[in-house]
Amino acid sequence: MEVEGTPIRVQSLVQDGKTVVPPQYVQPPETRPHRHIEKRNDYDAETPPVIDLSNVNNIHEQLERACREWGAFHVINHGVGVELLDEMRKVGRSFFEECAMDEKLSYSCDPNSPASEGYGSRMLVSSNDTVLDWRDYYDHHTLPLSRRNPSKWPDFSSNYRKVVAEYSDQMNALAQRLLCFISESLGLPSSCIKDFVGEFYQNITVSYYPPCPQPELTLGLQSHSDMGAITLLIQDDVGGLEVFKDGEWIFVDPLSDAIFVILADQTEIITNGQYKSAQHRAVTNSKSARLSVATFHDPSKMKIISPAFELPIYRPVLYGDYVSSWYTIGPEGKRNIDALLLL
Ligand SMILES: O=C(O)CCC(=O)C(=O)O
Repeated sequence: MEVEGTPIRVQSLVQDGKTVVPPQYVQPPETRPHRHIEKRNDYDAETPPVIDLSNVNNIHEQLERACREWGAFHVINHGVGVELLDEMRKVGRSFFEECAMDEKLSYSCDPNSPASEGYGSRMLVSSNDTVLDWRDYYDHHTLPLSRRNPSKWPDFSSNYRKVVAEYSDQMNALAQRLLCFISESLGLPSSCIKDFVGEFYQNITVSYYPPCPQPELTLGLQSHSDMGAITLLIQDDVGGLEVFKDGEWIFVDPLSDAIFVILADQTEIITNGQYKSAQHRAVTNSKSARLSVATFHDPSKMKIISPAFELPIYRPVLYGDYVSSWYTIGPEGKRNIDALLLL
């Protein structure tokens, strides 16, 4: 949700030639990413697993390990054409880099409504005191089809809307397939998690992180876990995504043909905490703009989500209430899911 006042796009700050980050973007010392900068050259650092979806032999074991230990992993040979991944990155980047600011602003999201569709800068901002993310974004509402209205998407490039619609369909199919494998990996019927989630509400967020004059003071996107069921993310080769594991922030290497899978909070609840939603954030850099495309698959706001196992450790939650709390108090790591713990 955007907060009151005239929204300032991060890209405009950079185009104004700022060499010092405005105070509202400066993170307190404890959330600054300095440890990341030291770790980047540590080639022994652990990295999220890469799972080959064409190798059906031990896929369940690999998934089980990745979901228990990381809540996030790359998939390769996932069935989505690499050309489509490249096209999606290309049209996403063209909006930010080829459209004039006035035209971009004509697509602005509604600053008073959480996760409204369009161009914005303050999605995870819960109050005027929240430190701002060094990011601009375009959020598209893509599924169910009753929510999909391509006339709300940019049309300056001839194939933008076609690429987004095709990308949405392919991500939907892959997310369904992954949730089946993930259910099976826990000994559940294939459709178990899918049935708990119900019809997907899918949003595609293209994030654009302009170069930042003081990357050691800022975050592109604050630490959070995603609120829905499963997120599929691609990034460009600049890199900046990190996941939190065993008390450390781990840099996620950009793999251009892979799709990065992030388990979200409702999957953690349904699996009764056996599989973890991944806490993640994006760091900035001073040299290159960075782009990522995150495709979120969420339940309907009317859906009640609860664990699929005996002895639940989470209480059931109406997904709409979960979303409201997420936007009201802000994500701050995993505090929203932690608030549902029964123990
Ligand atoms: O840019 C990234 O790599 C992270 C994006 C993300 O976490 C989000 O859009 O929620």
